[in-house]
Amino acid sequence: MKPNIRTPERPMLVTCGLPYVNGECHIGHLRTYVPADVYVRVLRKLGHDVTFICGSDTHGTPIVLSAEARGVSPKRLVEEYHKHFKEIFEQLDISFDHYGSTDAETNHKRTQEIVKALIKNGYVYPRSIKLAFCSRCDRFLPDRYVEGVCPYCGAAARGDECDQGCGRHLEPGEIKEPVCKVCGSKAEFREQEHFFFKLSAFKDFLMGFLETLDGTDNARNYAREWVRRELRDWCITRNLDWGVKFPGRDDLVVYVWVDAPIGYISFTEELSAMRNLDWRAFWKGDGAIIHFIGADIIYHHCIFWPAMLKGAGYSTPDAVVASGMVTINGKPLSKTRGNVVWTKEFLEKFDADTLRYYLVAYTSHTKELDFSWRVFQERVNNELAAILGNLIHRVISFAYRNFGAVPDGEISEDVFTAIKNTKEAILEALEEYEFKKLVDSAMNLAGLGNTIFQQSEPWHLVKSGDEDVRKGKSVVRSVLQIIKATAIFLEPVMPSKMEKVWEFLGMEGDVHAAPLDEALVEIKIGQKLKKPKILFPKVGDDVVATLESKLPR
Ligand code: B3M
Ligand code: ZN
Repeated sequence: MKPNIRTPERPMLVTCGLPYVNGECHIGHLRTYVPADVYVRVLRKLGHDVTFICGSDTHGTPIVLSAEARGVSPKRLVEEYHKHFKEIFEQLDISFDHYGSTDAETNHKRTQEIVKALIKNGYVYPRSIKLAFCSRCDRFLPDRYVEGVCPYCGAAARGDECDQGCGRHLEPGEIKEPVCKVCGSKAEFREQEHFFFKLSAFKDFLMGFLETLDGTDNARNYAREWVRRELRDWCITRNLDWGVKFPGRDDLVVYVWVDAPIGYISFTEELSAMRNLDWRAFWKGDGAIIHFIGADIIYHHCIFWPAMLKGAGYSTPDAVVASGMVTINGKPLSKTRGNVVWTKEFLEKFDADTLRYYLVAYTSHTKELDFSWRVFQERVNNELAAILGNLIHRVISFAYRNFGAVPDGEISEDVFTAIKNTKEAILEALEEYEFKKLVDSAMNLAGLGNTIFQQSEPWHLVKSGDEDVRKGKSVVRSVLQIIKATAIFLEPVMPSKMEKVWEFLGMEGDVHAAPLDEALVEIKIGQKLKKPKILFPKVGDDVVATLESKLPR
């Protein structure tokens, strides 16, 4: 059901897709976390009771294969990268209330509880299937251990997903011409008993669920199409040691896509234990659940997950917000080809807020986002420095030099109207999950501040007769009001830069806690200003050329 963002009613739980912790964070990851954080920060400014959670996805073949390749245990690997992701998210000011791990005890327990509930409710059954087996390695080849050909579109695929072609989820045993990923030999098929989730029983439920599911259109539309076509039962066990044991079977673990989303529940539980919050308010009650994910995992979140929740007697999500993918210089992000920008390296050179801005302002949330150093330079120099930075620096410096404090002028009605309109645009942006609209409207307000200042020429006014001085003060105070509003409106996008603006303005309290409506509260006459510093240094051509040369042509 669509969450009512205008009036706080239900508590809200916002989650982000869990990163596999098998490698470092790159900027492709961030398309989920940054917009979700913007969303959460605005909700908090509107007075909502919001809980924001995420955590590391630690199981499945992506982890086991990376650990094998690095010659470390899966446990070591996930501990190392869990720490890495947690640190990166802190550096990026992603304001999670809790960042957990799917390998935590709570998640093992909750997963087993849910699987047992599904068994009890008759939604899980055993069946013998033919699975890819490598006789050379003497093992079954689950998911990414096997590569071959997609049975639907003929493209090269891996065991659990047609990642190069039609994008379909592949069930164990479906892949054609299987080859062992470890040793490269041709695999054979061998029979073994596994456990299945009766997804086919949820067709009517899912059709109804998708009718009222809020979020982005891409999520709903893809999911409806899949449900309409066909729902096949889903094999939920794997031959692996690493993972959550299938109840009563020590030789099998559950498929990673079972215990990963259950992380959303177990992380809420963990947070419940730490503070005054009841996880049941969401997962057994009617608190709003909003999932932010990448478009490549719509199937899992709009089909598997709600069916699993329904079957085990839990509440289902209210919204699924799916972002478009990220490309680098117009080409797919690829670690093996080196077409990647690592978040850590970015943060060594530039401020987190400039990246947050780029990711939100570049395009509509569901469209593909391209990153290039040239465009990054353009955006920083022509927008952040030339519009926003210029407004803040020029106007506060002028006011500081001439008055030292907010002068006793009158704020024009037009300015309040513009601020009200911006606030309305921000609310609409939130309802539409269009974060670009939010940032664009706040930047337009900053642009208006520049125009008013430039056209009114207060530097002449303050040097003339009394009447003109009065006018000059009003212009300055009006534009300071715009800066104050802009700081509040852009705090969700650039929290640390806006904290500085708040300081320059001499505002009391904390810009992070300032409610959205504070933008309309008159900036106090006589409030002491600080001498501003440059917030957005320009990005030079030489820096860009160097960074650009590191990427493949
Ligand atoms: N770990 C990452 C992905 O496939 C995967 C997400 C889990 S969300 C519950 O994008
Ligand atoms: Zn092999």
